Amino acid sequence: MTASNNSRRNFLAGATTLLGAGMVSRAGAASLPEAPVGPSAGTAAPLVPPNGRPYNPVVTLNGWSLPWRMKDGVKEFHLVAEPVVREVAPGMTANLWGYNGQSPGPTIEVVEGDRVRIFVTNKLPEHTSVHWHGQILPNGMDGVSGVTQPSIQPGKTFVYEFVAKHAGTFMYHPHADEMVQMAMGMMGFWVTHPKDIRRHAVDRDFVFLLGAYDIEPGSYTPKVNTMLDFNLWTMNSRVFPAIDPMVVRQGDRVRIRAGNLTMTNHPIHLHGHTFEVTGTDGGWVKPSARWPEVTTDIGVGQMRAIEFVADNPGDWAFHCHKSHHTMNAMGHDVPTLIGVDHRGVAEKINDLVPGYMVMGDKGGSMGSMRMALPENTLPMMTGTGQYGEIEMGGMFTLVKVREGQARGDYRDPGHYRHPTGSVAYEWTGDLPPAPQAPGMPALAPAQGKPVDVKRGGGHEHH
Ligand SMILES: [Cu+2]
Repeated sequence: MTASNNSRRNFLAGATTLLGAGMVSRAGAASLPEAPVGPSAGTAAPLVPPNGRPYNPVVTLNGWSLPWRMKDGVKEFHLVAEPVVREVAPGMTANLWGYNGQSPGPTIEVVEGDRVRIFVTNKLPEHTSVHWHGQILPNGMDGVSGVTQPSIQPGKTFVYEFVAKHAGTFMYHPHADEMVQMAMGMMGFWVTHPKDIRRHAVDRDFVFLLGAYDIEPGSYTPKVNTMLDFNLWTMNSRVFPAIDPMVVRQGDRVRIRAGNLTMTNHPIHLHGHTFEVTGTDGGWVKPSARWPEVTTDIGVGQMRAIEFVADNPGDWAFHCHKSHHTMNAMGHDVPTLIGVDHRGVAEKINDLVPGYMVMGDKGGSMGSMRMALPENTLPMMTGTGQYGEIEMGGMFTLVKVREGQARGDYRDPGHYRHPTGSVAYEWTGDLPPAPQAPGMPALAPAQGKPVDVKRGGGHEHH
């Protein structure tokens, strides 16, 4: 871990000076478990448990799970709260706060009934605490600054210890200066696996946290007092097209667990399959209480685990259904110019406002807007698929279902190869006459004349 410790020191040049090195080196040597640093912004391989009771590990999308050490039957983890540099996507990094070199922090995986001891070292320039969202534990371990404990001052290490009583999916985050610390990316996932490895078993189990940041183009640090108008909507502090696809084998039973610690709800939508919500941060949903969905709303402070059988091969979109949440930074101030002939206008405005761009006057083509971007920001939408521009950003990725994928193989298989004749195609023959509702005068298209679907009316009705 020498290299990663070096990189932590680099991240931390400022904060370390502030704290002094005394505490860290004194504690690091003897009693504290190692505090590994997140490997990269990619998706790490599942952490196969080296000791303790067996479980089926999860895959943290663009993240990783935190190794532990066993000491006298207790699972010991070491979280270091600290400033980190997160690559949100190639071309943009953010100065965030997180844990162990990454934001979100690493996923913690334990088994139901495990006694868990978590050392939390504070390398932030201000006090913090860690709340174990959803866990049933003794009040004094709940991590609410001022209520259940004094806050952890810079340079100090606190210990939390409790039994992970219930199998389920939880989150962790500060309960100290929360508005700032959560806006800066301090959060992580916690999975307590069932002690019977066969219970709730699935073939692939993905986890991630939904996030939101307000980072002005050209800058690196989130504005922490933004309440709603964020410009980066993330899955594990990444935006599309830099969010890894969820790769599954056809026929796999798949679970996706997503937690929401942003300031608004996210209706998460999966294409090509129906799923059931099988778990919340309150526990597992009884089978008799489940119903089929293709979208589930994840409210603020909620986790939802969805499950489906991946029986439909293809590259299936998986995204937040709020369309503003599938856009990146550049584009939140673009005026609507649909129906406006702006030929020549953009050039004139450009003389006054360099870098100005206009949204297409035909309503679309947002993905093909091109402009010189300021330093350290991302185009509003991007990504190119096998058929062209994807026009997505933010909380969007793909679930790739493949017949040929091996068990446990998470490598990106590339674009889906559609069977011949199974892709929507351009019609070049004669069009049927425009249908009209009986007895109704023809309306101008702008007034929204309804299309008669029974007679097969399409877009070419005027
Ligand atoms: Cu959303």
